[in-house]
Amino acid sequence: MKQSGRKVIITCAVTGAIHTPTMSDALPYKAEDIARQAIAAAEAGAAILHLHARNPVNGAVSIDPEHFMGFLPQIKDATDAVINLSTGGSLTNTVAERIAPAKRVSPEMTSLNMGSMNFSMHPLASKYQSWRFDWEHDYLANSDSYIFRNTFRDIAMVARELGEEENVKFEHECYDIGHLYNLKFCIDTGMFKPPVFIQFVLGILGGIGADLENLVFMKRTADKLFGDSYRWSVLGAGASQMDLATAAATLGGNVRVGLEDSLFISRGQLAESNAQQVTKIRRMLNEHGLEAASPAEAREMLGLKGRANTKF
Ligand code: KMH
Ligand code: ZN
Repeated sequence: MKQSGRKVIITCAVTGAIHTPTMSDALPYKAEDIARQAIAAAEAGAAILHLHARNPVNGAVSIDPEHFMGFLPQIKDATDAVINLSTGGSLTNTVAERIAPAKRVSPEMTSLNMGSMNFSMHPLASKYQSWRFDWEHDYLANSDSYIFRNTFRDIAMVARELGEEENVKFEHECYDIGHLYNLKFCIDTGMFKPPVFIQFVLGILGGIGADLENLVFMKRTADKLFGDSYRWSVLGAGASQMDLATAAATLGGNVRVGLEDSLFISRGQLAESNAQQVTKIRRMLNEHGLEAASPAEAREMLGLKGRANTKF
């Protein structure tokens, strides 16, 4: 495919469930701050907003539909961006509980995690001496004992209740090579219709490491399994975020940035906002002769149902 002038979808993952308020003043957790940062990220060039909710009082991760409703209508009113709700925002709830917000609002997209795995942030627990909120330390420290559960039966339920019933398109989050084979099995058994949209996730403790060789390995495996009937994007966790996003774009893929995945704008320097990261990756794309896709272009590229068909 001709690279020059190619449109690249920028996804911005605004707050997530990994980082905690002590780590950065920029990490939004109040509904109005999530909305403000999401809108600014869209204005900076993000076509897709990947959204988690937080408890607005103490910043704890939340899958309460009411907390999502604290910011979704505002974002929809102020931007044309595609709204993508997380279905992975808790390591302790069932998948049925995790998809409740998306069932309520029927967004154009949701995440769908393609395998069960260790998903641990426990090394972060020893990096800070004091904490803004009392939940933060134990949340991080105890993540060494959690299994992020996404069995085939769970995946089939999400495919049925969100894919079939709500016509939601998935951001298939694949954290390792085996997850690509899981996705292939699910496509072959009729759960998802290609072209699928795959998010290669590199650098999570429990998944594949964040380096270029692994990115190429993921891409080559996906090429082998899916031919040209898939679209892809890359999320590099932590310090690898910008380097892997830039590499992905030059290899023909799309990119994801945002404070969910990295709190930094460059090595050792905290980002001021999600929009700052979007602006940076957009500049890198432009330097390589690539352009940020608009929300309308992203809808066309991914075959989305359109914002008029959401329920919020
Ligand atoms: N924070 C990412 C590594 C989800 O929301 O479903 C994983 C993620 C999961 O985005
Ligand atoms: Zn997420």
